[in-house]
Amino acid sequence: MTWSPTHGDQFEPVPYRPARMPADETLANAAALRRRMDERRSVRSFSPDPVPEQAVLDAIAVASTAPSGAHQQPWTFVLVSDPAVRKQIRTAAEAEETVSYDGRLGEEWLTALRPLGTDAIKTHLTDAPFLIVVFQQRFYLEEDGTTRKHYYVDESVGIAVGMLLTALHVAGLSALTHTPSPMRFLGEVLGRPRNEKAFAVIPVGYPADDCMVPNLRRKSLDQVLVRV
Ligand code: IYR
Repeated sequence: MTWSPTHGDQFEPVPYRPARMPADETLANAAALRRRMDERRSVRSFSPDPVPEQAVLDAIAVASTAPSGAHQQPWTFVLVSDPAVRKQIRTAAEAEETVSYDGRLGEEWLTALRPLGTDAIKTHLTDAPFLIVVFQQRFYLEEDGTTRKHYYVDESVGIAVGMLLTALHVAGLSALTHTPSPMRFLGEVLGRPRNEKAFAVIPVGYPADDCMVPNLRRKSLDQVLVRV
């Protein structure tokens, strides 16, 4: 069951024969998921209520099924529940975000964010029962210090995070893709090795009873689809 990365070893081809799903079932599943995913919203205001930990672990396992460059799975998910560590992360994130919102982002960026109403106060970092801190493994680091290149790291981790957000939502949990910037403090607070770079912080939980979200609309399929 457990597999560790090896380098240059051949994977033996094995048959892949998933049962062909009847077309009506395919259509029903696709339409149901489309409706379900259109209900997903980024949540910034969380209830402190606990969530079933196994559901979060399952979602992380789903994320780790993502395709990755050379199947190197260049990701680490740090699951933070310790309130003291969440507080430490919030304090550090708010210090950086205050500088950002006070001008570091620049006028164009601040104008783009204004409709969303975000600010430097990050209550989600201490209110949500879990934070999933996602790290990219920029390269592979052996215990003896040997390094090997990883490929398509941004793409691979981005896909994995998309699958994580989907899995959490389908499980009935809410999340936020939070990117405090710069994120270097996350590796320091969490004691991550030098090959890892923080990619996003994902608070997970239930929305607060008084949670509000911006009344945003999504592009229609026509607006995002080009058929050739
Ligand atoms: N990282 C900041 C700012 C921010 C940037 C974008 I682009 C957003 O879509 C939302 C926020 C923050 O987390 O507030």
